[in-house]
Amino acid sequence: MIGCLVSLLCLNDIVRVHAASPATAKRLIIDTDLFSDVDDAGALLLAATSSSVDLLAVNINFPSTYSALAASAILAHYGHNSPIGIRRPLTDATFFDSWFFELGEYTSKVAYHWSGGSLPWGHAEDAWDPVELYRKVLSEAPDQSVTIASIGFFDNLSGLLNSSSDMYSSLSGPDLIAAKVTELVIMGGQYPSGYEYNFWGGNPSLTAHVVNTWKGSPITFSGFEMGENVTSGLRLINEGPRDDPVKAAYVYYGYATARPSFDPLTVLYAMEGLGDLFEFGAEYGYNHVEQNGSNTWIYDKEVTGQRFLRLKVPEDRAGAEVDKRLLQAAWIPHRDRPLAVSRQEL
Ligand SMILES: *[C@@H]1O[C@H](CO)[C@@H](O)[C@H](O)[C@H]1NC(C)=O
Ligand SMILES: *[C@@H]1O[C@H](CO)[C@@H](O)[C@H](O)[C@H]1NC(C)=O
Ligand SMILES: *[C@@H]1O[C@H](CO)[C@@H](O)[C@H](O)[C@H]1NC(C)=O
Ligand SMILES: CC(=O)N[C@H]1CO[C@H](CO)[C@@H](O)[C@@H]1O
Repeated sequence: MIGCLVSLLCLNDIVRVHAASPATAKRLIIDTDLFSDVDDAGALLLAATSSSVDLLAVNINFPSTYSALAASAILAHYGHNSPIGIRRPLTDATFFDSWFFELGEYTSKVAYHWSGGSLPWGHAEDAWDPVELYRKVLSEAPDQSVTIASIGFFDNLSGLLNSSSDMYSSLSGPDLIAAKVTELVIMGGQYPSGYEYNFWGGNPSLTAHVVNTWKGSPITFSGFEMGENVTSGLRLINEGPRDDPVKAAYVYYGYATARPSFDPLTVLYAMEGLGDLFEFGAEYGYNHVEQNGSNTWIYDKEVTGQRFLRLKVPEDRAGAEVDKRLLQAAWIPHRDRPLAVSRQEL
């Protein structure tokens, strides 16, 4: 936006781009553990405001009521009413950093202060069953058209794989995936091998089930090593709109410090492909996950359809790009904002 000298012109450009035809938009489902890290919120911000994305649904793979309500609040703030599913049974868990004592809780606060959307405060039970939501949304989508971005645990995807014919589709889970899903993008694991939280922190045998048995679409992995030292969030915190819920989440969670960019990077790839930021670290072989969640890339030349990502640019440049994108996204005039608010150099 630096080229825009008159901010009103920039605003018009943004509005027009944002109104891009849904026919050309990329259909995306996000499966997130919005709870114990804030980069999930950054990823939702990017997906909910992108002109090139049709956010079909958000599934939550951590069972706190506040996770579902916060997702609803965030989507609603950016003008979305996408359906939300959450894994049951629900709990009232709130995050407490008993490891480093440095991080704060944000989901209940965002859910309360920005209450809205399909699940307003107190209505978490109205959320979809995640597997039903997957089956409904996939069955309604054109063939080979849906990208799934998994940025948390694997319970719901494992349930989708195990699902069978229902009121939405006569296809089994794997057949429905093969018909509708064009790519599964997973933040988790380490490449070529390691032991990473999204893979072990939930139910690691379900991680193994999903990664080792998924068929019918390519899988692209975004590993811990790619996002660990790409930090972002500070520009959103310092220059974002006063009333932005994701900016508030970054403040509550990290006490206004920059955070690793695992999930925003993953969702940028899911939305836009390799672009200028990414390249494939391997184009053949496959990922194998053990029952404890540790993973190893098996370099088998006979196997294609899985790959892992690597940054094509230095980490600080990738961080600057994520920062710019978060900030631009938060300033997109998603509601009836007074024009003056948009006079911001992005
Ligand atoms: C799906 O089935 C596998 C066995 O085929 C099982 O290990 C796994 O727990 C099941 N997933 C869910 C979510 O119940
Ligand atoms: C990230 O930075 C830390 C501290 O400098 C370093 O120990 C670690 O190896 C880096 N990670 C990667 C993937 O380069
Ligand atoms: C996980 O299991 C594998 C295979 O049994 C083992 O080699 C590895 O050491 C385990 N990793 C951890 C971190 O426990
Ligand atoms: C309907 C269904 O299979 N949903 C699954 C979502 O994930 C949880 C894992 O904890 C399963 O128990 C559910 O069955």
